Amino acid sequence: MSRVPLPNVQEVNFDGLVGPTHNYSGLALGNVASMNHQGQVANPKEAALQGILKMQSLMEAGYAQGVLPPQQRPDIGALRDLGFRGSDREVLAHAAREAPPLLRAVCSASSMWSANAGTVTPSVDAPDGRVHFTPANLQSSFHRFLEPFTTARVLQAIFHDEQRFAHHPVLPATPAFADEGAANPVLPATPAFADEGAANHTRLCGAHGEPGVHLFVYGRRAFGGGREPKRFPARQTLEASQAVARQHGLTEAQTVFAQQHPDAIDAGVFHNDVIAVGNGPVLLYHEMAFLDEERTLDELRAKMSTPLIPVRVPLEAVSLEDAVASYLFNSQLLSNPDGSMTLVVPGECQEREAVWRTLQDYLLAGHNPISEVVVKDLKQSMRNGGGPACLRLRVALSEAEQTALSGRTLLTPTLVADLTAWVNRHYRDRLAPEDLADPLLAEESLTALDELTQLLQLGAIYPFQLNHA
Ligand code: SUG
Repeated sequence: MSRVPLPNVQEVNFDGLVGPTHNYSGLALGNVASMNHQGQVANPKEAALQGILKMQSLMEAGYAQGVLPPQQRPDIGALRDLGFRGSDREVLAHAAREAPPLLRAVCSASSMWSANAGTVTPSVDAPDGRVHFTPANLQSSFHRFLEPFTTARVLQAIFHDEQRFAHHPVLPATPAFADEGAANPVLPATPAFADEGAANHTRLCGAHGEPGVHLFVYGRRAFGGGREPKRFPARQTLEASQAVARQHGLTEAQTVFAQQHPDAIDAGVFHNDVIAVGNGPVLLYHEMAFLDEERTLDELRAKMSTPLIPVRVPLEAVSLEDAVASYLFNSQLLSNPDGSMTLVVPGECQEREAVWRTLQDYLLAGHNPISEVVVKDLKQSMRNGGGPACLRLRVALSEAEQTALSGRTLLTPTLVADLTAWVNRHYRDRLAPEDLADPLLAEESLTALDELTQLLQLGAIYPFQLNHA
C-alpha cells in the first residue's frame, strides 16, 4: 500500500517525570546498574531535577518535548490486593515487617523510564490514520507489572481525542500455552506476551512524517525455537511484538522482527535500546545488537522507501561491558532542521575512554548525519539502568495532532518553572531503603501527585483519585 507523507510532523519526546519515591532497590534482574546499586541512598529531588533539566535543555534547543506524570507510589492498592489489611499506615507497616521485598517493589518510581510505557505507531503508518498506543504489560518483573493500569489511564487522558488517537489493550500476562499436538509442549513458565514497549521498537523512515518501517526486537520466542540467553531473562517475546504490530494494523511490508543477541542480554543488555538507537533513516547499533545482523539490515533495506544509513560500532571499538556501563547506545538521536542529527548521551560516556574516543573519532568524524554530541548528567536514573533514551517515549505527531492533545503536557518555559517549583516543594533529597516504610513518605507523595494532576490539567488519573485505593 503506498502511503502519503504527512506535512509538519514532529517527533515529540514525552519524558517520564521521576516520582517522589525514587530509590535503589536492586529490583531488576539482568540490569547491571540496578543490581550494583541496590541499597544505596537515593536523592529523588536531584533525580527529578536532572530529568527536568534534560527536558528543558532539549526544549530550548528547539526539540518538541512533552512530559508524563509519575505513578502513585507506594502502590498501597497492590499491597491490599496481596492481602494486607487495615489503614494505609497499617498496610505499609505490615508489609515492611512481613514482606520487605513487596514493599520495595510497590515503592519503585520505575515509570520514569517511559520508553517502557508502551509502543506507539504514528498516524502516517496506521491504516485508519490515527496514532496507535499499546501500554506495555511489563510482566517480566513485579514492580514494573504494577505500571500498565495507570499508564493506560495517563495515555488515554493525554491522547484523548478518539478521532485521532487509538488505544489498545495491554497484552495478556500469562504463561505460554502448550500448543495442542505440539511435539514438545512449551514449559508453562514461559511468559507468552512479555512486552516492554518502545524500548524494543524502532521506527525507521525518511522525515518523521514519511511512512516508516517498524523494527521490533525480541529476546526470545515464547513458543520455542531459536537461541536464548543463559544468564539473564529475555524480556520481550516475538509473540508480543507480533501482537502489538497486529493491533496497530501494521502489515508485513511495514515490519521487521529481529532477535536480540542472547550474549548481549547475558552481558546486561536487557532492552534493545541499551545497544541500538534509530532515528529517521539512521540506525546506530553495536555489532552485538542482533543475532542475525545481516538479515536484519537486508530486510530493513528491502522494506524501507528511503536508503537505510547503518552506523555500526564494532566490538573492537566498544566492548559489551563498556556499552552497558556507559549507555552509549541509550542516547537520544534527534533530527535537526538542516538534516544533521544530535546525539544526547549520558555523562557516563565521558568516563570510559574507549567510548569517548569512539564518539569523537568514529561517530562524529564518520560519514553519517550525526554532527553533535550533547552530554547530560542523569546519574540518579543511570544508577538504576535508565539513560536518556529510557526516560522518553517518542510520539511523532502532526501539528493537528499536537493541537488535539489534552491537558498541559507539552513543555513550555512556564511549565518548566512550575514543575521545578513543584519538585522543590515536595521532594526529599535523601531516600534510604528504610525510609520506604515511612508513612509520611506515602502521604507526601499523594499530596504532591494530587497537585501535579492539577498542574498538568489531567483530571483524575491515580487510583487514590478514583477511589481504588
Ligand atoms: O526495567 N530499572 C529499569 C530500567 C529501565 C530502563 N529502560 C530502558 N532501557 N528503556 C528496568 O530494569 C530498577 C529499579 C530498582 O532496582 O530499584 C529498574 O526497574
